[in-house]
Amino acid sequence: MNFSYLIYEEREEIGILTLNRPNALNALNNDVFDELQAFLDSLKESINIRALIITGAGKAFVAGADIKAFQNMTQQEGYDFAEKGKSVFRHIADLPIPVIAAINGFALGGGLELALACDIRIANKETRLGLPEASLGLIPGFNGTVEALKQVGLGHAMYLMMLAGGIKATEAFDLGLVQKLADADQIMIEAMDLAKKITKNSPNSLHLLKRILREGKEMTRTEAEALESKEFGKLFQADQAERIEGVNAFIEKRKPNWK
Ligand code: CO8
Repeated sequence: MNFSYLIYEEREEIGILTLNRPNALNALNNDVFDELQAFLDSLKESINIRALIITGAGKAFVAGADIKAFQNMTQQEGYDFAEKGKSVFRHIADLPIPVIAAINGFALGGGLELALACDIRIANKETRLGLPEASLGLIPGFNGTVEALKQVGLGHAMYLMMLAGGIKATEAFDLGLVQKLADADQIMIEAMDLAKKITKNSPNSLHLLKRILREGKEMTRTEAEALESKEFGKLFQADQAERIEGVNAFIEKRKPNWK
């Protein structure tokens, strides 16, 4: 597929998607979202990678939604734009493989919301992350209020959104907003290394983990516990090839061979 704002390549069964609109610090507009949606649709049709890394070209991961498009936006257009972003991010969450955000530079507003839609975040320790919408008379619209609240809790979410100015990646790490820090010039190497370590594990387990952790975070504790037991039990159905292979490989003192 040919894209204007995306670059896609595959290395060692890992997909690398680069948002490539560096003159606008990879800001998200309707066209970028349309391309992202088309990419995700095509990926879902024939998935032949074990993990996806999302990163940005130039000095930003993504510096937010395209502020210039907000100048003349109507109420309906604002609503539609928010829904479009949410739909794209939902497709990322629904991919059956781990998705890592390699935050090479600024991840602000919609950029941080994109990173929060991914499963794991690794960040350049010299960059800044934040939800600066309040400085523009806005609030987050691509699930920032929902995801930040779920992922770092009420106090940190309030701090992040009310401060608006953004925080250093090192502070974001301390808050639990990112899971790993890297030197600026090592970000892709570290992201690939992380992806390779993760994808040594059972693809079925990774998919299941992704699904039940995401479903579990919307449930009560009792519901989440029940879901875990149900899915754990299902792994012992006779046709669960990866459980059979993983357990046999351990007993036979060899590496598992995931098909
Ligand atoms: N939108 C559009 N253009 C942008 C954006 C953006 N978010 N960010 C940067 N650019 C453009 C600049 O205008 C500039 O373009 P030009 O050269 O034509 O003037 C170019 O990118 C380079 O940027 P800077 O010169 O500003 O680069 P600096 O290194 O000096 O500064 C910053 C980098 C600090 C990242 C600065 O660019 C900045 O503050 N950007 C805006 C960050 C921001 O506020 N992001 C949040 C946007 S709001 C949002 O994301 C809401 C999401 C929810 C939407 C809900 C739907 C309705």
